[in-house]
Amino acid sequence: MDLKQQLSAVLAQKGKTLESCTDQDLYYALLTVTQKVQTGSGPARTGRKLYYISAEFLIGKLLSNNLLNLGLYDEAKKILAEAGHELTKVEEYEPEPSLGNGGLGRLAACFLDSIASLGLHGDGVGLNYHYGLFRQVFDHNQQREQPNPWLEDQSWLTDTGVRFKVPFGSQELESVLYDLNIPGYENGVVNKLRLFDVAQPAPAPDQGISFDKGDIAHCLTSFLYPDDSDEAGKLLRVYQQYFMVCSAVQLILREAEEKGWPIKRLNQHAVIQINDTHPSMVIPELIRQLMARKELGLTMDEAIYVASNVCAYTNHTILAEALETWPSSYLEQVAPQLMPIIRELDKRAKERYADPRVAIIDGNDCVHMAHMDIHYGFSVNGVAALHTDILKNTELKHFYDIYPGKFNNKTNGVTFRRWLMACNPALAELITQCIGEGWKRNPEQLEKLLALRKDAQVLDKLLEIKAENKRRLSAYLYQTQNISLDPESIFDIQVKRLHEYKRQQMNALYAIHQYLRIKAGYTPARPITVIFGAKAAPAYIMAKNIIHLILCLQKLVNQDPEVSRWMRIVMVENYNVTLAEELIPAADLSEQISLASKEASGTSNMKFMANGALTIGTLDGANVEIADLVGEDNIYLFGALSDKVIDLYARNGYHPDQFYSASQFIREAVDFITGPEMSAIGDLGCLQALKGDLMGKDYFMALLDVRDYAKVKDQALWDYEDRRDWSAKTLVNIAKSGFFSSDRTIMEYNRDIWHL
Ligand code: 26Q
Repeated sequence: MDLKQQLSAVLAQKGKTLESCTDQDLYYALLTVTQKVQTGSGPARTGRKLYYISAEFLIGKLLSNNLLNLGLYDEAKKILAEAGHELTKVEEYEPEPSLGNGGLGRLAACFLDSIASLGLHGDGVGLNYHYGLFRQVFDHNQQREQPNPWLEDQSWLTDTGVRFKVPFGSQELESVLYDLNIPGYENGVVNKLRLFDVAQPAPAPDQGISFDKGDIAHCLTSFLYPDDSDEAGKLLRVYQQYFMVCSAVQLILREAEEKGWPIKRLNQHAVIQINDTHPSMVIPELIRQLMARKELGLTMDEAIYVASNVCAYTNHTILAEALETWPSSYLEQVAPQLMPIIRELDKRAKERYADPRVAIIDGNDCVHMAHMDIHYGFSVNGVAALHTDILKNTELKHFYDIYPGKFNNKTNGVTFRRWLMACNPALAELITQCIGEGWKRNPEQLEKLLALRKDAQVLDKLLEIKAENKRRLSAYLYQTQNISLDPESIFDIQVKRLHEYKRQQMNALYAIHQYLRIKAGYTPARPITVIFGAKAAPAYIMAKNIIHLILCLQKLVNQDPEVSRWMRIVMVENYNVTLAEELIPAADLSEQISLASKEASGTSNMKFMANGALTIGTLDGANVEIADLVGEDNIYLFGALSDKVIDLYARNGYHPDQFYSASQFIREAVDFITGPEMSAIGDLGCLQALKGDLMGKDYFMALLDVRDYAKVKDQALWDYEDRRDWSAKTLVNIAKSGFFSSDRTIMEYNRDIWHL
């Protein structure tokens, strides 16, 4: 049966036809048919298998993605169109899961797509959070959190029937395994994302996202990283982590048995990639379960040997506060059977290395998860060249001195199937017209576009596509959020988690500066629209204050007819993967303005680049590699370099008050935060806290870089007016973006670490 016949058959069971059914009927019919196609058996799988274990998989909607990879996308679109439907409308009925915070979770999702598309044998392993991270709503210019229920009776998940027992100190729980198919791109391969759940999940809370954090049996998989500002929240995180790794190890050992892998040589058959420290307990848990199988007769030495040759660790952050350390009493309470193993691992590490800086358990009896990973994993990688260098030379120097061979870099990437082919079909089509189809399987072929950098027709076509994407975004935001944009203005976009180090507050200071200039009669060459999208962690007060600042500015600016002709500020509500797919193809300027040394890599920078936005950024994370590739003329760089920043921290050499006193620009912008215009709109307490922090502490040095930032941004806005020249710069960015394909990243992981 072809696709049309299959769809018709499914709809007929409900007494409907392709013509008479609703878009919602069509969504479920497509889901059913796609699921069926995916169960077709792929090529036989031999060799080593990868388990990519992660607390987050920010997968986004799956219908289009799966149709595309199965080679059914064009056909489905055509069938729907013939029956008077539109695929984009049908997709609106797919709920978006929010099983991740941001970059780390989205990276895991891109990796699964690439692993399957390269025909490699590897599954993701994680947790099935019922209400995800949270759905963000704005109320009185503040963020509020709501549950984001995404599971339906019919969804991409299937119950495998597999159940495991997870022993906690207080009780034993059952874990339930759900699978979700991950099809490769037109290669017949289907890998899996395996998500564990509790047997009797709690219903959504009535109000907001607060729930009984002590009710582990029912609430363990309610939310991703619930508020961990209190002890119950922290303990719940440890329960989640142990539930995940204990189930994962049982799954892996079960598969080993099924496949007849000799357990003593498990490392020849399986590799576990630990995505940041959230799954780190997988190391002692694997050792524990290996030793618990008495029939194997493994000694401790042998069990440690196996685990150490199976597990590899990826570090995603250099922020000290994000490096997980747990009081051993927490681990004792959650999984008492694990602590003796961790103490043994610590003892052995201490026997070899007396330096207390590399201890697993510190003087306060706290367990450093990353230290365990480094001592007992066979590989440690950073996620961009600069980040890996900082790990080696500064943050993890003492470990690098001991284990130089374990450290390696794997610069992040993104899947061009979702982040170019699916989200920007017009650009994909133009590229294909210019250089043929080859780039779809090998994005490095995008370099062929460089030959066209002086081709006026191509440059104008690029401008047209961008203009159309901006109109589409404007219509979308008007329909979904009642936001009205001027598509003729410059779209300047910063979308990412809200964090002080990412410096959304510095972008806001520029907006204030621009507001004051317009008020003073100095209008820019063309209107600008500053777009933000960001969720703040529920307990992160300063991040919430920054959201409040931006929302108040949005109100002030947009309701002022004199200013809104020249500048608008927009913060989209509930930024997620779906919104990213609308925003990124419409961007002119990509804001990548973290304090140098703080952003491990960034991945939206890569997506923007591939979609023809120019980056304004610091030399941080993967921006460094972007700048190397495109050259200084095709990127807007500013700000202090990472060496200087690291030095400033080392000698406590940064004093924001000095910058405040010395610069009128900074004084005016900072004072404006609590001035009469803003206090008429916002909560003065929040605004004062923000201003006080900028002047007194400014830990991420916004005032250090803001003037250089404003200067370079003014230059970018000016350069935009030479439309052909701007278009040529965007072409160079697209042409050079192929390096940031996650297929390249995964090939490197496989070549250097996994050997699948
Ligand atoms: C840790 C302890 C306690 C509570 C929460 C956490 C926690 C939760 C989430 C720590 C880190 C995360 C997520 C980190 C993350 O998303 N990092 C990003 O990873 C991307 C992929 O490598 C990089 O591109 C980004 O630079 C990095 O910020």
